Amino acid sequence: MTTNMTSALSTAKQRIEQQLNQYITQLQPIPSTLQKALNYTVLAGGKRLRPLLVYATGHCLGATLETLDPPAVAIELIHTYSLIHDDLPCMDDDDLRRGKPTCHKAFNEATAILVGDALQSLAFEILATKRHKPNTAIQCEMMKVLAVASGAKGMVGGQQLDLEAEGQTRSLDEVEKIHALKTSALIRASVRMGALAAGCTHPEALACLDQYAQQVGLAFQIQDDILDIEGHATTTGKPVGSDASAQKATFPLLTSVAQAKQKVSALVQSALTSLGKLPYDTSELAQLARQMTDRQG
Ligand code: GRG
Repeated sequence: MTTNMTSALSTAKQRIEQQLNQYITQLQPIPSTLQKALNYTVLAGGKRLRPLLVYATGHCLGATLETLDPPAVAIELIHTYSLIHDDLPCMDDDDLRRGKPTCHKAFNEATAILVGDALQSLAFEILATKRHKPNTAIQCEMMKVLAVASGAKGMVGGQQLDLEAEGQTRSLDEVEKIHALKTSALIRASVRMGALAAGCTHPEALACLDQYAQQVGLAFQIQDDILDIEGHATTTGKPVGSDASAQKATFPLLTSVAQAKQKVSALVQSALTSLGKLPYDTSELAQLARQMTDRQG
């Protein structure tokens, strides 16, 4: 992900690593096992795409890095919690994540559940915390956006549908709906929170940004499904072939890898067209769309 990154995106990547480190290590005193498991999971790498979307959106609308830090950290904590819970034996039962043993393998199942719970609470605590220049209305709106996107109407709802789809026949439309909830909801929330933090209220601009986020979100998930077929565990950091073994309904499994790749390209083109309608410098968002879908890991 760092190859060909613009200097603004490289700065944002360094910034999110430093911010996550600060928030996670400043929690003390907390039980030492929880602290170790939080360090292990949150500070373990990951592409940090959702925070980069927050920073890139906010930057193109004129927000400062300081204003964007809380939503950038909050979205990554919610994402990390979802990965930890998704890897549990009662869900996808995966042993490898970000190239390392999953949280429940490195610690135990109870700790993995509690780490996920703690990350979710911390995300909202960070958004609710009083700032140097407080804006309560924006903070409340960001909390609502994140709650809706990560809850039953968003990611959790999508995860439920995804688990129920295992071994069942599903149409492409149904698969697209699952992706929209499970994956795109957090991608959309990242862009929306970046815009909110920048104080953007222009309905047309918000609509174009949301179209971009929906298109990139679906393209990102289809690319993930392609990598589950033709990727390598060394670059993806997680097992390959697990969708087929779990009889999951994915785009490339329902159509073909070639058709799935065409769909990804078409979605990226539409996302770039959506950005083209905006009167701002959206080059960082355009670059992120390409990186999220050209990726091999
Ligand atoms: C358990 C509530 C709950 C939700 C789980 C995240 C998720 C929902 C499931 C994980 C499986 C999956 C394929 C989700 C789709 C989103 C996705 C591609 C996640 C991986 O995100 P990356 O590639 O991961 O950004 P890194 O490690 O780079 O942060």
